[in-house]
Amino acid sequence: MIRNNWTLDEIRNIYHKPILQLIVEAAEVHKQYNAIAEVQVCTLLSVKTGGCPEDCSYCPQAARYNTDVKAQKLLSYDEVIDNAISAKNSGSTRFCMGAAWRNVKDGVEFDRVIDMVKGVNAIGLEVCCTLGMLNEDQAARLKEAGLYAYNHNLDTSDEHYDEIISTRTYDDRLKTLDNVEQAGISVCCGGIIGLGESDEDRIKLLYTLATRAKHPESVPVNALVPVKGTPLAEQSKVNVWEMVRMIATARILMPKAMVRLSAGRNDMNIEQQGLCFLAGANSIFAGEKLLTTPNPEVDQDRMMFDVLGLTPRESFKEENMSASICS
Ligand code: SAM
Ligand code: DTB
Ligand code: SF4
Repeated sequence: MIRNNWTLDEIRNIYHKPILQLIVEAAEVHKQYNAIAEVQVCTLLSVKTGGCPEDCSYCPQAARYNTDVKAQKLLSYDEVIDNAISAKNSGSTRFCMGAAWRNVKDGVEFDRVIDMVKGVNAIGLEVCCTLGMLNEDQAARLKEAGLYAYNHNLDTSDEHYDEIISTRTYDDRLKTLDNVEQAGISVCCGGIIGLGESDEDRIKLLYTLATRAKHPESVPVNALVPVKGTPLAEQSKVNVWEMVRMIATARILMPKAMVRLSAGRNDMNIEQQGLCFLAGANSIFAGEKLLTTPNPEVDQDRMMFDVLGLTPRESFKEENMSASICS
């Protein structure tokens, strides 16, 4: 049964279970709702890099921090399509375009993104964007162009948010999520662990996600990649059990969501990632770069799929399944 009425106490009890018990329970939920050997392979492309006016203290793309990221203006339509074709050829079924924008502004750049969405959709990939805040009209235009999903993370709890970002509010983020949902676009929303937050902050983030009227279809769980020059550069790396605990709790609360093992894989071996899949993660980002930081090589991931007996998930699986049930 899918529940949207979880209480904070229930979530606390799940989150704090002894880790092996938590993994077993999450694995049972995962097995009941999903094909446990299937992992979706997605590709990220930074279509506009750096120079962002926001002050997200984890982010190498914020203009105000002195990081090694070189700002790059919006890529051309052709560059993006070439990347999408390579992503498809290397086995990805979802292609996510990220822009270091605070929010989308109407004009020639957004028009170009709309064309990119159409082009990537035509290749047969699930097309996703993460472009910052959106208004209702912009969400409707993206939907019209064929956008499948929109990524917009809440990152942490409402209470901890001000410690991490001062240039926008939690409510701004929630408003964009509502605009995306209203437009009929699939919602991708998750967070980052390792920002100096408490267990209670992680529990509250999960509570916010799992008590939405409709769960996000996709929940990325990122481990902070500490980047030189950002305020969180010296933050200690999260330990794998924290990642497993977060993934397992997300899986139990939101049984059908795609739980994405996102940033942080570059520091994890196959055994550690295997634990994350056992605990309910069923997607990765592939390719040697996330947006600006390193990620495992495609060949390394192929080997991991072999060792763990995983198979890549087809694209548009939800739609294909409902279409075959209806026909
Ligand atoms: N500018 C848009 C926004 O903030 O929504 C889209 C791009 S932004 C880079 C996408 C997400 O990447 C952020 O919401 C954050 O969760 C994640 N992210 C950014 N830097 C990260 C880091 N150093 N480690 C882990 N995740 C990070
Ligand atoms: C998400 O939650 N993680 C991805 C994707 N959504 C856009 C981004 C991770 C970015 C990590 C830092 C970087 O590479 O710049
Ligand atoms: Fe800008 Fe997004 Fe980075 Fe924040 S996370 S600084 S909004 S690119």
